[in-house]
Amino acid sequence: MKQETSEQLQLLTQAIIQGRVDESGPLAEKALASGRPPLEIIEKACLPAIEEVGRLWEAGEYFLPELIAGAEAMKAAMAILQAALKATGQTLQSAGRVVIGTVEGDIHDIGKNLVASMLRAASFEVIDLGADVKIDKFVEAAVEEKADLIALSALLTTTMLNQKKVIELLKSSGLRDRFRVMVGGAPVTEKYAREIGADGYGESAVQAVAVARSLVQIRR
Ligand code: B12
Repeated sequence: MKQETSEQLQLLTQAIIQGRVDESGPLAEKALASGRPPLEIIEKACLPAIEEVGRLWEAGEYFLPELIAGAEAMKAAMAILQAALKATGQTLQSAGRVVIGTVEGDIHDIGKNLVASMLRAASFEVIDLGADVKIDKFVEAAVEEKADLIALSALLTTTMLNQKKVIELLKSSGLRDRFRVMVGGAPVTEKYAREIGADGYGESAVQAVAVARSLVQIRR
């Protein structure tokens, strides 16, 4: 019986790594039906799977479609496992609260959505404000949602200036020390991030998770 259930966990892990979106949910259900606690399934099957997806992407073995499929398969399994977790009254320990959005004037949201999915997969609570988000909206939402971190995406050389404006507004409102700020998007560089006074920069959705983890740890 034990072996049978650990085999089920392995099947779930493989389904996420291989981005089999239709299979990860049913496999999560099967693992639950075998009597495993949801938290154990998340910790033993899902988290290692998404970490492996990230590793394969960083190693250049996975391309964007595989990364997206992995994140989607993870999402499908987590929806079922989190509902089961809620029913038991247990909660998954949050890695931190992140307010994310694409800055004002910019409607590109594919990369931002990917960052949001990967953060969720890594147990962050994500408040996604969408795209073309006004500068003051980021600050308002961060205060309201008691965020640890504000994540700003920009895909245009013109709109990346609005990342700087969010940081300036935080400063002028006396809130700069309350939130960490992470920036990213194709035209954004580590150098630019430093220049505008951001706390962190990530080149990819996988890096975004690592940077978010370290920034939240520093804050806590
Ligand atoms: C798809 C696309 C569009 C789609 C957007 C659809 C959507 N829902 O997002 C549409 C067709 C609507 C579009 C419109 C426009 N686009 Co466009 N678009 C692109 C394109 C082809 C791909 C962008 C993309 O999705 N990449 C895939 C994602 C996964 O990558 P990514 O966004 O870089 O995100 C990754 C990282 O950057 C990082 N990341 C992203 N955000 C964040 C945030 C944080 C906090 C962190 C840590 C990391 C991080 O992680 C992500 C995943 O690894 C790019 C060209 C290119 N190759 O980049 C042009 C491009 C960005 N667009 C461009 C332009 C000019 C426009 C328009 C102005 C065109 C026009 N004249 O109307 C409009 C802009 C309208 C507006 N106001 O925003 C230019 C920008 C030039 C510049 N340097 O400013 C580009 C570079 C094309 C080009 N070569 O000219 N576009």
